[in-house]
Amino acid sequence: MEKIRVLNSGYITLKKIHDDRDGNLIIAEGSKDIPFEIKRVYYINNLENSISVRGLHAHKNCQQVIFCINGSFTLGLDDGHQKQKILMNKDNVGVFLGKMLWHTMEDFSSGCVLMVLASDLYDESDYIRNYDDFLIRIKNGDSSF
Ligand code: T46
Repeated sequence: MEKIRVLNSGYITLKKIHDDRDGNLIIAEGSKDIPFEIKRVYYINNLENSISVRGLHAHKNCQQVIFCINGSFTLGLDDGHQKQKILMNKDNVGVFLGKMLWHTMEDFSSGCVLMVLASDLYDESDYIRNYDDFLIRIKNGDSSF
């Protein structure tokens, strides 16, 4: 696994139980494995267009952990100074998306399923969807780290 160099991010590895029965059981406990109380869970599936790009925003306050629970995709991270691309292909290894971290999801494999655990309820005013606006906020020290 490539070391995560961008600020306000990092891997989160969940316990995976594989016993003598079929399948894996993977556990995420809020405020324990996940560094916040989980207020929202959403998942993204039916990714049929491998050239589509999702994300393309940062959050002012909401913190999240993103998982690829089936298949693979590429996660792009940008803290306003450094950029990094991470291959997401392990069902029990997520990436912490801290505040003010521009992120993209692309190169979806067939059958790819993303799951995201979030610290806050959905609030469109928490999104920064304009990249120039994001860079200005970072320059002005609005990094919330
Ligand atoms: C993120 C990345 C990883 C809601 O109404 N409620 C929700 O909880 C969410 C997540 C989205 N929406 C609406 C807002 C938009 O009208 O669903 C539509 C698509 O959302 P968006 O374009 O932000 O989707 P993605 O895949 O680009 O980003 C999503 C999350 O929205 C975002 O917070 O960090 O996954």
